Amino acid sequence: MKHSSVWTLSALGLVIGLVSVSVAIPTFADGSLMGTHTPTPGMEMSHMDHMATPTMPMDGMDMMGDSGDHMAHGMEPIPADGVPAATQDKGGQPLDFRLEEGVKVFELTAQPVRWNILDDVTVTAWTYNGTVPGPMIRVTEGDRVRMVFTNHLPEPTTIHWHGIEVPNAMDGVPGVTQDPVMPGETFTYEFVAKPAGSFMYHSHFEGDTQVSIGLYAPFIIDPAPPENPPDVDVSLMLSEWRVTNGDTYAAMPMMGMEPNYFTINGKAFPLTETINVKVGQRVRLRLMSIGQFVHPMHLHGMAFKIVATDGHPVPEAAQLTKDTVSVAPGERYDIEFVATEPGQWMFHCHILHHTTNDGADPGGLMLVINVTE
Ligand SMILES: [Cu+2]
Repeated sequence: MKHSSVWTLSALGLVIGLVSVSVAIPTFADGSLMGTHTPTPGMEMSHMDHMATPTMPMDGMDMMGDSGDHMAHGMEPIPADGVPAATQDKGGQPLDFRLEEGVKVFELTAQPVRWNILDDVTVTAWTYNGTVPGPMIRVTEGDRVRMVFTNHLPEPTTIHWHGIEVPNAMDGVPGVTQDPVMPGETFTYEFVAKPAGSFMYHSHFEGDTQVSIGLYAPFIIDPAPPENPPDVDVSLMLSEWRVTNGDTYAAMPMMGMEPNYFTINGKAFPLTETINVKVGQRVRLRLMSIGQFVHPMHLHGMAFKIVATDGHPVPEAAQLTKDTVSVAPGERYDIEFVATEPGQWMFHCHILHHTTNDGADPGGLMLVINVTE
């Protein structure tokens, strides 16, 4: 049994390897067409050198070995040696910017940290600016934004601006729209933020590994002219982790790699944040699934309306009234409700394995909405 599963995973890896090579080589674009790409002396690698790296041995069996190959990460623990403890405890917080001739300039750094998803469970996370999720970028529709991005990971990476209408060269797809940003390099993304809505940014390099272990964050574009804002406005990013014997693995829907921990904004219940609301207040929850699993999110005690899907407003007459909404990988749903009844109301995933911590209930994708007079 064990042998056959190893063989299956290896064969799958070979197929993935061949597909990525066949996509990458014919479409490799000239880096000079992209944004500014600043190699660190001594760090530069040619395209072909880099793209040759993921080539699988023809028998595909080396996937299980410690070959140092990126593609092998799915089955190996994320290296934890020398990874520092996180110095901040809360992810998804608004990122400060500086104004340079009307451009909002943000600094982002990809870096590994040890991150607590529970008081006694720490994962090795790859993060933007040291938190899971990374910092929230929040701007107004029509703002010109510049992201000065530095890669301090041990592997190449890129950033994709999920759902935002960026120029093609800023789309962050390695081997298609840009060179991968190599360890130690800086790459600058610049675009006009549009349309308004709930978006995300995340790695597009080896996404099954890099996104699963934390390279994601919310990107909110507020409408211009401004809307009538809700009283409470919270973004909730849903994801999964696999932790065994203290090692972190990239969780994925694949035999032997299934998650055993589930997080909202990088924390599992009971460490998830409590959302405090007064009776009569209008609450908007921006649900964002950034992991690899579907999560039917259920609210106790109150129905909600789906006011936006994937960032785009739903016309009032078409807004469904629901108490459960399934959020598939990559999707966003903005839901709104007015808090009518005081109490501690649960909001949780209804795949009930997803409300456990390594099998212990309650845990995972749950939080409390605390409604007071
Ligand atoms: Cu779920």
